[in-house]
Amino acid sequence: MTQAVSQEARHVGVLIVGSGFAGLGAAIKLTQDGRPDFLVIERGSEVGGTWRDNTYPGATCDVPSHLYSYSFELNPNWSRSFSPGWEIQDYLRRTAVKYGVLDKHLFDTELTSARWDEDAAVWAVETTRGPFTADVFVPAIGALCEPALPDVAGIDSFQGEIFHSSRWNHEADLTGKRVAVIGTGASAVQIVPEMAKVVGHLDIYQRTAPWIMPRRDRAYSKPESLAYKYIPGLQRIAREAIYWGRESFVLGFAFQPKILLAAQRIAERHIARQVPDPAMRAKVTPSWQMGCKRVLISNDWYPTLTREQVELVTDGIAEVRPNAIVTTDGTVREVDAIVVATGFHVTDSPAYELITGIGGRVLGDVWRERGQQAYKGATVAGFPNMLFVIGPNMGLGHSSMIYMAESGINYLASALREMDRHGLATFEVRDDAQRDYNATLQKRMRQTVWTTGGCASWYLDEHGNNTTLWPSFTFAFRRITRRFDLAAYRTAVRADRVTRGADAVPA
Ligand code: N01
Repeated sequence: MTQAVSQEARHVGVLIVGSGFAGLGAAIKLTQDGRPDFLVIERGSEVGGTWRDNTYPGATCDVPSHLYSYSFELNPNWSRSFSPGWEIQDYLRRTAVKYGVLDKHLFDTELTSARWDEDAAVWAVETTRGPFTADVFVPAIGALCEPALPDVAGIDSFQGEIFHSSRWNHEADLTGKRVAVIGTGASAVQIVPEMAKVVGHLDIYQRTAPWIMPRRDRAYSKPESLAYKYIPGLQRIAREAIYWGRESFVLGFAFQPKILLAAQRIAERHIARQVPDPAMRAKVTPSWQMGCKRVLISNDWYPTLTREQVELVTDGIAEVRPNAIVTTDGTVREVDAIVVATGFHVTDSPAYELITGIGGRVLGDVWRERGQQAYKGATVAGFPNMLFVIGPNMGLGHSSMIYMAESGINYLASALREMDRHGLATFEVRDDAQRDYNATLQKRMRQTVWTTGGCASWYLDEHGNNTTLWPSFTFAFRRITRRFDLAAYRTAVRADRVTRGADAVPA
């Protein structure tokens, strides 16, 4: 650290933090726009973000493959309708090479702080590989990357293997062992069926039962892949069909939750077909409306729960001992290993504590006070020249996040064009623009299933506001991020342009 501070800072036009779909996509876009003056710092040793990190058994995308890719880089060779994680990671690696952006990356480099220098009008960024300054700072850090561990008494005293789903320990041989999985979210429903095939005994600790739909998955045949490759437009048509099919779900999620009751019937029939025992059926049937939390898809979750060596535990966890988990009813279950599939720090990422804006205000503090808020998911009042690619209220429960990331990337690219056009040194979203934008979002949020559905979820922050999801159609978000709307920003013109009329920016 001391060494890093004493080094001279290297200056770049745009500094991107993170090389998942968002950061890598931004790097490609800047390259295509003829802006070579950027750098990506990435704490991992390769691109991929969540797809590099989540290597747990069974890791698979729950959004159809033909939609879950960049719009500019379709892949005719997906092996299945829902791709395995390793295949997506392969796609990202290939894409980074194809678009020639790897030499713009500094891998194994972690952000340690980013501070807006008001006098120099640049971001002063410290990393584990030395300091940087940047005109524009782009945190593309992802929302699902900082593991959230359960706050359970004694968990630190556990003597066996214990790891989070997104930090899978492949050295740990769980064959024939007694294993516990805590959590029954999107990660756990993929992990558990795979684990049950190899472990000796599996305890699954369920706090809230999820809604699970049948998984309509199949392998693509060779002729199909060839057709996607060689028939012009065919894959684009398939992608569009998936996109619009998924977009229709928004009507239920965001506008008229009653519509989702029809889907809930399908999930109820899924339980009825796969779970013969009424007591088990009661345990796995959620008490809240479908859609309130992420809707999961699986054909092997319920059958796994009925296997002899698997126990679904619905009593709360009271404590963890060096070799066991104790539930609130006093039962002690001995285990050799614990897999913690309890999700991520989404609205309270530790990364927000590293970012300091005007007047020394830390983003984490600002967002703790009033909730995670940005303007169009991108810019935050008090933090000039900073643009998230995927920021607050950009998450989706129904479709591909890549689409949202590409909208964020368009907005970034447009901001850089506007800076050039008007000779801007700085831009900062106006408080009133940010406030009005968020007031409208939260008003719309009231009618969504995430608010009315009767569940507690990570979509909501400590103030009870949904600051994670986009409450409308994704094409509506694409429309509002098409152009960087300078009227919503305070700007300052570069010194070399002031003589031509300061702040010469159209209102
Ligand atoms: O995490 P989660 P995840 N004691 O937060 C439980 C994406 N994803 O890693 O529901 C006991 O969904 C918690 O219980 P409850 C996707 O966006 C995508 O599974 O809060 N249990 C829940 O059951 C997803 O939404 C793919 O009552 C505790 C579970 O842990 C997001 O990642 C695949 C607990 C956490 O579920 C996160 O999914 C996988 C405690 N103290 C994930 N704390 C794709 O395919 C929490 N839980 C694209």
